[in-house]
Amino acid sequence: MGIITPRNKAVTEYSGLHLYHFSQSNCSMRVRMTLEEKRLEWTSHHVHLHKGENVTPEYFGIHPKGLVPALVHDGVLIIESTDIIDYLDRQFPDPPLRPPGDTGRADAVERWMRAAADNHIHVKTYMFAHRIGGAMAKSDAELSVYRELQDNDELLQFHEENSSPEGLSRARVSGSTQVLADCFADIDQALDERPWLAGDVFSLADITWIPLHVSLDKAGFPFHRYANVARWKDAVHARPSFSRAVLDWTGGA
Ligand SMILES: N[C@@H](CCC(=O)N[C@@H](CS)C(=O)NCC(=O)O)C(=O)O
Repeated sequence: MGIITPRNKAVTEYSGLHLYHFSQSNCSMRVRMTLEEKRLEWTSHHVHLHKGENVTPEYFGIHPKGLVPALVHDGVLIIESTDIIDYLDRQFPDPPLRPPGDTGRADAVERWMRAAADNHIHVKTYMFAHRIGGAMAKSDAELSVYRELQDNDELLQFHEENSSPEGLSRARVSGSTQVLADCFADIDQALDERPWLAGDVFSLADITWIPLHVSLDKAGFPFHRYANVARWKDAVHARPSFSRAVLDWTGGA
């Protein structure tokens, strides 16, 4: 989606960088890590998803699907975490988070970012099935408020299914688990040949995928199968930006 026009005009008055985010959200971690890698000053607007703070007319006026993250830069609103980090890298190119010669779109960084975006629903499904589905379940009253605000059918159906007594269907969960196993097998293979996902240097590709590892690991995903992923994970965790963007917000929990 990238840059959009907000219905909530209050944000157009902001100057500097303002991030709407949730401490535990993997998509938010991506943006925080990019901001920290570039040592940018930013203002936090914490949106507690487990308390339903995203399900308000004010917040849907900022993000039309009621999701985090959303970034406002000098009154310009950007949504979709991979578009936000791409925007930040282009607006604030020092230090660069693309390997030299990587121009975007057809290149390695872009392919890894696209793969993460395309598979986000499977990460979400695994997380809801194994860790946060209960905390995110909505009461009948909360669902009716959500139905009023949400016009994305896929999200509406997902939250209705998660909030039902049966929770997410077994078929949905096992399908997503298999997709994720295939994704991490591909990543493990790529990391057999190089230290970082897109080559010899740390990049937006690593920033895009490490939060998925953080979240899925907490949900018990079987990462012991992937030796190269374990080595890569340790290398990313050693970066100061990881401490500031992830551990400082999650308390390591
Ligand atoms: N494709 C979006 C996905 C955003 C997303 O699903 N965010 C989650 C947290 S990681 C969220 O806000 N969930 C709240 C909900 O589903 O209501 C992005 O990359 O920004």
